[in-house]
Amino acid sequence: MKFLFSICLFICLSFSSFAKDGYELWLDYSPVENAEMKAQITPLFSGIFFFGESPTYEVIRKELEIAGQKMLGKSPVYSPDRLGSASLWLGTREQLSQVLSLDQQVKIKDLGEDGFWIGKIEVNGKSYLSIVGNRPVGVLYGAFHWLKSIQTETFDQNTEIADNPKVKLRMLNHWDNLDRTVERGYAGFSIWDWHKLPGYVDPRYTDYARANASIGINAVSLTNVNANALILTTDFMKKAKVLADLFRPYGIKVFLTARFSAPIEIGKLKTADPLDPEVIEFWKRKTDEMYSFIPDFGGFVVKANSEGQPGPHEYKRNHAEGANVLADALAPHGGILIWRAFVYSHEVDEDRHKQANLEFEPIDGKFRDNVIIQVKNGAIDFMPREPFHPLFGAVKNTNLGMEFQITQEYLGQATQWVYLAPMWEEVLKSKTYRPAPTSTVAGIIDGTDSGQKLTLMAGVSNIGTERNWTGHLMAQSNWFAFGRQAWDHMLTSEQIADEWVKLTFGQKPEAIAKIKDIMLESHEAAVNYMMPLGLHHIMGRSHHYGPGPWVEGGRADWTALYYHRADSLGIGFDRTSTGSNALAQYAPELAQTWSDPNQIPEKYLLWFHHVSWNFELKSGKTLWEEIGLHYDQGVKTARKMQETWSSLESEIDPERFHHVSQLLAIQVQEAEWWRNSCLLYFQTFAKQPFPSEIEKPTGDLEYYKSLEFPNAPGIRPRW
Ligand code: GCW
Repeated sequence: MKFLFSICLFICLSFSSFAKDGYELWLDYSPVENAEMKAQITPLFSGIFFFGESPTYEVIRKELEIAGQKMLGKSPVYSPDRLGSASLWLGTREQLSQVLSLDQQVKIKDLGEDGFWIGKIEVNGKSYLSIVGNRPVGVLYGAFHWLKSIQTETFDQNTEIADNPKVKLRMLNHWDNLDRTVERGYAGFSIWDWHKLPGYVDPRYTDYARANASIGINAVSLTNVNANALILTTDFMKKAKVLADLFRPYGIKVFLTARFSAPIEIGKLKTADPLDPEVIEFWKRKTDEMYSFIPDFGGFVVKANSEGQPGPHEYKRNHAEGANVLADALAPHGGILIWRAFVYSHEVDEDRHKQANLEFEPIDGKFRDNVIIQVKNGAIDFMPREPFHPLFGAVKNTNLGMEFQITQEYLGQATQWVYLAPMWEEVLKSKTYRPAPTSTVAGIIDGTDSGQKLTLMAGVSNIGTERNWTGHLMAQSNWFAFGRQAWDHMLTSEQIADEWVKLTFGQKPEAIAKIKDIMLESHEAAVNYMMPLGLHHIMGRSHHYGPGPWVEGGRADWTALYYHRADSLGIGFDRTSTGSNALAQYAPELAQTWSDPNQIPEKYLLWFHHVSWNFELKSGKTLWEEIGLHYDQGVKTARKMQETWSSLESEIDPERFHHVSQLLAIQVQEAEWWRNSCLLYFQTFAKQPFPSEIEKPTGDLEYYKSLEFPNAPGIRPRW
């Protein structure tokens, strides 16, 4: 008996450790051990009734099967009719109309197209827990919510829940090339195997759709914004169709990137001038063809006149003229054109910060209704911390969407654990003071402040072929957090971390608290050891891996010197009226306070001001001292994160424990590397000793400068 038990235990343990390679993401339902919870859900799993049929209900059935097996050790049981043995009802408002009270019907209707309601419905003295949406996809979101609430132990069948997303398009942007390399991808190759499509359908595509649906992501752009026109050829449309068909039951629409010069490259035209009749006809024809394969195609995403990408400026047309030709082709089909605001020209301007506003403000209101301008969270480029982009609030008559970067191009790539939700939360909650004095970035993109109906939050994906999807296991939390924030930006980073940790590591109170602690301090730590106090763009050239404050030569605004402007007097980019005056692009309330180096939040100081090394900060210490203290604090926090994780060895399965431990050791080294090299470099200008309370930076500056990483991942491939 004892022997049998040991064998059993051995098999179970080996099985569970085999399963802990991260592939299951946050959907690796753990057995429900809480007796009360078990008592609540067991009858529900034993009497499920769907009101009607839909391919999306098949998806829910599959999910309930997985969840039932993993949480309760058995398959769910379906009831043949809605009364009798049924106890859990699922369906749309319309399907359930006979049993819903008028009040309930109105409530669900008000939830909009993707919302769901979970509550009890009483019929003949018996109550049925019901998951209801306006559309099957709402029921799917409700089902995922219900399963999550079981896992997080927040489910209570007597509590009614109504939830609906604040943003219409919750979208992943893949920067995946057709040859499967991924620009700024740190998790292997692209999961889209274009070569084998349409014939071979990798099961991973379904797992991807499932994961996205579980967090409410409903749109994906499959290809790099540095686009290849081939994606718009008939052969590739057939391939994309397979993915679109597969994603449809999960409520996910496919978008593709359109290369502005495609009329020349694949249309054999002499021009891509957006006002040329043949070009107009090309886009119409191509778009119609796309819809013949994918009737619910989402639309195009376009990067134009930025970093060498073709665009309307070549023909002396502005962005609106460029965007509208594609928007007009999409409009009859209900498609959407997403036009990126990340623009900067071939000629180096006095301040790249100002470029997008200079180009887009004058043409505000000139875009078609089905266009969304997708704006990065800040005006430079996904830095560890940026003040919000001044287009938010400045543009008033054009739809604006948010672009966040989930992949950690400037935030530790795949060797560092940096939980990004606090950074996104900070941006979303920023006050813009426009259009109304109380406006926030979130209020602009969700339409409450801007009044726009078409709303979007996009995130540049961190997904690749690595078994755990994101390279660093903990980077899964950023994919998860993006979806959750896109659904509801009122959720705090702490709430989202709490959900993710419980879903990923199970109900272990001590471990949960510690992992959350690490997550919540990780972003500030990274800012501190990389680019504190408003420093920006001082990473290694091209691959952006590690520090490179000394990078100079070549295009000025691709060098670190252009951004930090350190000299014998001080450091920082003067963006006040004595400098580039980029500050004037913000609302006067902000521009005024931020113009004063004593009033601006210190986290943005060097972003907007060139200040003397001896400038006194709120702490009473000089700028030079505070720079040192911040870098040092970053290193200390990284070490603390490592220690906290080490204390969890007995709580976490060995695979995931060692994976993260090894990466944390690298992270600590990288944090030290950042601190040492940046402080040694800045000291050559400040010419002052390091503050006594910090650990002295060690190493040889020349050595740090000599480091090269020709094989660093994610570098833009040169075609
Ligand atoms: O962050 C920068 C990246 C480029 C990227 C560009 C963009 C897709 O370094 O690799 O190109 O932004 O957002 O277009």
